[in-house]
Amino acid sequence: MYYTDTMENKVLYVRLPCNPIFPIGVVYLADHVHKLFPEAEQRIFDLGAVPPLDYRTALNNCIDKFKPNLLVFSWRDIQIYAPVGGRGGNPLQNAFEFYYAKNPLIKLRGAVGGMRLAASYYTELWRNIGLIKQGLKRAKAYRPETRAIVGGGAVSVFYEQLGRSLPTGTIVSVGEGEVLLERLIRGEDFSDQRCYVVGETSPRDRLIHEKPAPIEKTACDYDYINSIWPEFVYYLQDQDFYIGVQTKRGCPHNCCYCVYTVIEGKQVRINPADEVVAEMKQLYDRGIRNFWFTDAQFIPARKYIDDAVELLQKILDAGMDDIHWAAYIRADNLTPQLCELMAKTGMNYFEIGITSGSQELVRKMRMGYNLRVVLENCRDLKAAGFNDLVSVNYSFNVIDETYETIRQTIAYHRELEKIFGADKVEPAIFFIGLQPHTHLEDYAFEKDILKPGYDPMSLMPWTARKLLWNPEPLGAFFGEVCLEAWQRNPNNFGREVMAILEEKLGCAELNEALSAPIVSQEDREKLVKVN
Ligand code: B12
Ligand code: SF4
Repeated sequence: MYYTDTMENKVLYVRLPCNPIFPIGVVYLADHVHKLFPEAEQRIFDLGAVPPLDYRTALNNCIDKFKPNLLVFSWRDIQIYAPVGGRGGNPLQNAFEFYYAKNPLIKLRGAVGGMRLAASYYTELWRNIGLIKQGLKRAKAYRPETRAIVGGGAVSVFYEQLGRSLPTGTIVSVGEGEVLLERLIRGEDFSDQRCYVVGETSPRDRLIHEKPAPIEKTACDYDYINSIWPEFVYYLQDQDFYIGVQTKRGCPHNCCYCVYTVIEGKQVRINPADEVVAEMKQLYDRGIRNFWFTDAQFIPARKYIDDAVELLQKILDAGMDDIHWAAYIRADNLTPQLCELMAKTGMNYFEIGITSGSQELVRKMRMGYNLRVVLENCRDLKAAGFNDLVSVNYSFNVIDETYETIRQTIAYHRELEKIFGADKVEPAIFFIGLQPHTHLEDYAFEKDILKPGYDPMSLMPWTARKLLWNPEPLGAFFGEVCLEAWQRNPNNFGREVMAILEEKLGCAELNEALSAPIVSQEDREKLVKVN
């Protein structure tokens, strides 16, 4: 049974271990619940701020003290394919050494590194599942009616797989959790929410594609958050820390490898600018000067330019003129006025995920970018005084990459360097980690690269090789290029990759990069299938 008298509810939010990224998800959930049920007692417990050896004891102590009857576990990330040092080493380098190195010693090093990584990956998975089980058992000893509910970014992506290892009765939630928590606390039916109950119900077909509830977000009340989360100050101490603030939810695009648009939905829901500013102001008054707008995209499409302008203007009007902020930016949606405001309000880092510098490939990947417009807007941004770091995310070899399209990407990248300065443009070379529920997954099924029923969480070498998307015929070529880049200078991997590619293949004319040939019948069929 569950208490419908909200006075009896004691909700404990446990952010599972994670690199020190501000736990904005649980903060927003706790704030939402408090606004609806001010009498419900809540507590935030962030394992991201606890040393690993203390996880189990710290969780027990917290439960012993608080005696919750609703345990909200938030799990942020699981996937570790990144071109940078991850928690167990550099995953991309290990995998590439193992798959592509010709020198047996390097291959062996890759295999050992890969095993170490796999061990740390599975250890983290089991450890987190263990923490959920342990927490639930402990809380039930005090209050047998206690329920556990798990959600967060990692659960949203792997909800089908994670349920298999969780205790019966655990609620597994996809995407936003606000309405689900509301229903639970009221003791109402929640079967229409994006969730399922382990051992009782199965995830509905296409559950993740269901639309999130349209809730109107108000400024988070940080006085309240501080009162239920004494360790909040931990995040205020480090001056380099970027605190998350969400300004909108949803992304209308259809990029073939991306699951954000599914998790958050295609419908963009703007948080009112006054509320966002009121939230930032509370953090500002506590000394915070660095903000990360955690939106899937800060300016998802041209029609949201006015909203971005309104927000940035209101930030200035509120007197926050000495802040820095960062975000994912679709640089095709800028105007000179917006560029000026971006520079003026202190944007000092942004990531553009164009994926390729070849318009033809950008179109094939359904990204909706016009690369010529991106360049024009970047020139406006520079003219407006932006003089900081831009990370340009490239993922080679996604669909139909050729030597020609690589030459075009180099031409495009060199043009960005001309605009911002070579030292200011950081090429972040990713290889796509294939994710479930994406068009790319459908494409992999069609091409017989993966079979339905595969385990997207597996890190076994034969599966990981396919999930770390780098198919032949160019797979081995990229493998060798990357290995050479790590050998030359592991600390400047992206730039080295670009240099080696240019040495090997040369550079196209910029115009070739910007012009996408008319779609052939064969391509059209492929696109129709992928969508
Ligand atoms: C912004 C962002 C970043 C920023 C964060 C900046 C910052 N200072 O906060 C940056 C660029 C730094 C980043 C980095 C990484 N990220 Co990131 N990031 C995101 C993004 C776009 C938004 C996350 C966010 O803050 N949203 C806003 C908050 C309010 O939402 P939320 O935390 O998800 O919480 C909501 C729901 O999840 C839910 N919820 C949360 N907990 C719970 C619990 C319960 C019980 C319930 C019911 C609901 C619930 O309700 C909350 C409120 O609505 C997501 C993708 C996405 N669109 O969700 C990826 C995402 C979280 N990132 C991901 C990953 C993998 C990473 C990296 C590990 C990548 C890498 N390999 O290097 C790194 C490193 C992170 C680290 N821990 O060190 C993955 C995690 C899943 C996975 N694949 O494992 C995601 C989901 C993207 C993806 N599809 O792959 N990221
Ligand atoms: S624009 Fe970004 S968030 Fe939106 S679908 Fe494409 S990759 Fe995903």
